[in-house]
This record gives sequence, C-alpha cells and structure tokens, in this order.
Amino acid sequence: MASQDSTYASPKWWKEAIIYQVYPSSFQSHPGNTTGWGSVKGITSRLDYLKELGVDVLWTSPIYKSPQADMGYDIADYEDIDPCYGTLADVDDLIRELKRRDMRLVMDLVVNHTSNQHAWFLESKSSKTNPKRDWYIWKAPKSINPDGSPEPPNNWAQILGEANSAWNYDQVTGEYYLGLFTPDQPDLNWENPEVREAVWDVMHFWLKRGVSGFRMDVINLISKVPSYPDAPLILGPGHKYQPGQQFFVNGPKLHDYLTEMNRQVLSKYDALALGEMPFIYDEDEILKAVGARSGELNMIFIFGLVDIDNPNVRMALKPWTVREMKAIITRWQRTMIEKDGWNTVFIENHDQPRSVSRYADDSDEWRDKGAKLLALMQTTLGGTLFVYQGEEIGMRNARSGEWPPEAFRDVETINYWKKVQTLYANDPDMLSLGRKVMDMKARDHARTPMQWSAAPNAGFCDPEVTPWMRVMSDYKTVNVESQMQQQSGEDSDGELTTWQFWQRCLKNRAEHKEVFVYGDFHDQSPADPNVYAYIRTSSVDSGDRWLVVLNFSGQKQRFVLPEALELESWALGNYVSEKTPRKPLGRAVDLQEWEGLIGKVRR
Ligand code: TEU
Repeated sequence: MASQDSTYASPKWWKEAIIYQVYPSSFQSHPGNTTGWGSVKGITSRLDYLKELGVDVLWTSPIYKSPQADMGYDIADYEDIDPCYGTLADVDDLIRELKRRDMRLVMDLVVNHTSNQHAWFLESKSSKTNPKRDWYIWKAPKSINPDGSPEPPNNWAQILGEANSAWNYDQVTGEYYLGLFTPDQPDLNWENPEVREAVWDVMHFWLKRGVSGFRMDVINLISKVPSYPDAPLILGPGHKYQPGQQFFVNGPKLHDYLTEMNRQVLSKYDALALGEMPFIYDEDEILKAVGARSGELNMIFIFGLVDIDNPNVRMALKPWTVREMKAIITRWQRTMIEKDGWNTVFIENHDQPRSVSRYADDSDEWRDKGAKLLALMQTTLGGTLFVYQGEEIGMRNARSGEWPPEAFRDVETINYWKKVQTLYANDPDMLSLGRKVMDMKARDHARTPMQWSAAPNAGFCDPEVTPWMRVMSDYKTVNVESQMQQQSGEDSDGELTTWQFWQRCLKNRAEHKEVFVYGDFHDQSPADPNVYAYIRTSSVDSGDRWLVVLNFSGQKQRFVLPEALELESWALGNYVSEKTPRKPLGRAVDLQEWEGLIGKVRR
C-alpha cells in the first residue's frame, strides 16, 4: 500500500463522487423546443433519472455563448449561456435542483483558447497597438514568398485538421495568430498576467454562482516554448505541417500557472479541479499536477487508455492488445497509490468512439455482455469514476459503412475527410481506409442524441423536430426506457439489462468505497493475453478483499486463482442470473465469452 504519511485513502467528496458527463447538444431537449438541440431545461428534467442510476455529480461540456465551431469548445462569452441551450436563469435553476437532490454541477472551463468571436479577440485583432493585442499569440511571418504570400512562423499543424497550419494570417495587421485546434479557436497568451487575472475572474464568477468545480480543457497546453521552434517531421517530409506537441504540451511555465490558479482561486473553495491533459504520459509531469502535495490540481484525465489505438495522430489506426490495455490501467492504478496521487477512471467521453465498440464487441450478439464487462471493470478501479451519457445503456458506434460522409458533423472528421479526399482522390484503397478510420475513431459516434426510448427521435426531442445530429439506427432496441422497465426474469433469462447492471455496479462501488475507491490494487494476471484479474483490498482494517476477473475475449478462457487466494462468494457477474447456476468457488474459474465476475475473497 501507500507510504505511511500518504493521503491517498483520506476521504474527499470529489474522490468518491460518481460523475456523469453530459454532452449538452445531445442529451435532452425540452417539449416545445424546435431547435433540434439539447437544452439546460432538458438536463434539469433528467436529474431524477441520474439520481436513480447512482450519479452524484453532473459535468456538462460547454454551454457558454459560442458560435459552435467546435461544439462550444470555442467560447465567445464565459459569463453567459448560449441561447441554443437556454439562459443563466436556467443554469441557476439546474444548480438549485441538483442541490435539492444532494448533487453537484461541474462546468467545463476552456481557457487555453477562446472563440475568434470573443470580445477579447475582436479587440486583439483590431490593431497592433490595441491593449489586448498581447492577450493572444501574434507573430510576424517567417518569410515572404516571391509571389508575396507570407509563410507561417513555424510548421506546427492544427490539432483538429493536421493538413493545415496552426497559424492564421491576419491581412489587416500583417501578422499570424496561433490557433492550435482550429482558426476559430485562437490560443490565449498566458504569459500575460492580465489574461490569467481574467481567467481567475471567470472561475470566481461560476464558483460563487454555486458550481462545484471545473473540468479544465487541455489545461496542459497553456504554456508554450517561447522560441516557437519548428516541429520534427513526425508525419514524414511529405507533410508541410507537423504535430508540434513537444513545444506546447506541459510547457515551461505550466506548473507555475497551475500553482497560481490554486492560490488565487481553488484554495478558496472546496472545488473539484480536474485537468484534461492530452499528449502527456510522463510520470513525473503527471504527478506534479496531481500529487496530493503538489498544490495544483486534484486529478487529471490521463490519455493512455484512450490513445491505445492512436499511432501519432488520433484519426488513424493502430493495432493493440489486451495485455497492453491491462498494463496501462495497472500502471496508473499502482502509481497513484504508491506516489500519493489520484486517478480518474474513464473510458468514454465526447472525443472518443464508444467503449463497447472499441474495447469489447459491439455486435448484436455481444454488445450487452461487452458493455457489462466494461461496467464491472470501471466500477471496480480506484479513483474518481466518470460515466459518459449513453455508456450506461451500452450505446455503440454507427454500424460500419452505414453513415455517408456527410453524416459526420465534427470539425475534426470534416477536416480529416477533406484531407483524405485531396491526398488520395485516385486511390480507392486509401479512400476506403479513410472511411474505416471514420467508422472506428470519429468523435461523432459519441455525440449522437441520447437514446431515451423507442419513440421518434429516440425521445431526445419532439417528434416533428429534426435533431441536429442523426440518431443511431439501433435506438428502438438500445434505449433507456426499455432497459429500465424490463423485469428480470421476463424475456432475458432473468438477467439484468445493461442499465440495471450499471446501476447495480455503481451501488456496489458506493457500498464498498474503502475497497473500490480508496483500496489497494494488485494485478493477478499481467501475462495473460485475454483475462484481466485483479485484487482490491480495503483501505481500512476490515481486511476486505475482492477479486475481479474479466475475460476480454470472445473465446472461453480459464483463470486459475493464485495459491494464496480462496473465494468466499461470487457477488456480481454479467452472466449471473436467476436461471443460470452459480459459478463454483473452486481454484479454476471457467469464463464464458466476454464474461466478467467479481467475488469476495476469504480472509
Ligand atoms: O480535447 C482535447 C484533445 O486533445 C482531444 O481529446 C481531442 O479530441 C483530440 O486530440 C482530437 O484528435 C478538448 C475537448 O475535449 C475537445 O472536444 C475540443 O475539441 C478540444 O479540447 C479543443 O477545445
């Protein structure tokens, strides 16, 4: 276990919270709303649902005023709500209704960049002498070509469109501004103390209004290497623009800025400080941010697991093995315990394909078992647990080849498809590979309307309204209403539905926090190519120990218990039902396809 003076197992609300992420455009609209978008009123109308599932905290992706170039991750006013979602009064109402249910709200804080429509940027670009000029990152062209066209200051590629430069030329002032994600999202200049002050003000504004903390978008990108060097040719010399990550990920002043944020804002509230930190896997860097004594953040999203099938850019494919997946999870479970940090447990969000499609088997035959297997894993790992909307009913990616390219709405996918079509116009193999990448990796798969029922539009918005994004074609069979209603024993061999199983698993986690949230973790099967088995041990003296055994394959497997362990009882499993006989408690555990089980170990 952790060292003597470790605070790893000291209870905090934000450690044991079950946090549910809402993607507001696609969660729930409200009656009479003709926009085809979800709304704040819609979210409020579903709080009883979330409570019943077992959720404590709601995190919503951005609902601030925004031109929606990147679905709200381009903010034009941090202190107002976009009319497509509602009003500030609606948010006050949401906070009140959450409090009534002993729940909390966490907001997305997107402050690496703003929208190019934010008043700060409009001022900044208006002239070289505007007082806000230095609030953003402006640079002169590197050179001027013989034809008079300018060259960007360096070769960095856009993150959401890697065929393009991250620099955008402004005709009026003859300089480039940096927009790491898209031209609509100019990066703020954190070197400027006025910018930092303005960010602290935004945070105070929301904390005073009653929110309980922030998920901080790409917070590890706020400090750039000041010389802005060219990036190495990772994508090969044929590509003009290259990923410049090493010069803006966990840059030289990141930890100073986070320490200042903590001192100026976070330390004054009992708030959740959750950083999203892509592109970084270095243990020391991560621990600096989340070590209990670091004075920076409480926890971060580490990208190891969701980057498992990424070669160097996200929109590409890379084969991976279950053994690699296990090693990543085990590594961070152990590291945070040993080094007194804190983990986030997540496998889905609005930037990733659906987990059952990615890590299990989403065919009609195995979808339900796979989703339950992942539920068992997620709810038995140490750290703060995140559930993404639709994960609890096992929503999956669009069927391969089902969507025409126009159905994809995300700016990253649109840019990707444009690039593939330009580069490989006459290469059918590459074009079909491009389509495959979209079918497997596009962020769109997680952004479709939540499937509430078998009613038109899956109950997401009124029947006569067209949703902003297409509803998955499986909504008549995969939806909340049917999964909540189904009586065990009726038509499914007495098994719980995916939703009921998630609810049961969350309850189990909540009832045994000292084991599953705060407990010790030991991998029991590092070498097994298919089975992930681990022991969780209570952080208090009870000595409770639980075994988790997960078969990540579509073949039957046998797991043999280590000598020192003896089982007392099986507690939960995705094959357990009223009609199937109980598993024997012997040494050998015979597992069905995608079977997962947890049991209590005899003391
Ligand atoms: O994402 C940051 C991020 O780096 C990724 O998860 C991103 O989706 C991926 O690199 C694309 O290949 C955050 C938000 O979650 C995402 O929705 C925004 O688009 C992005 O920041 C910019 O604000």
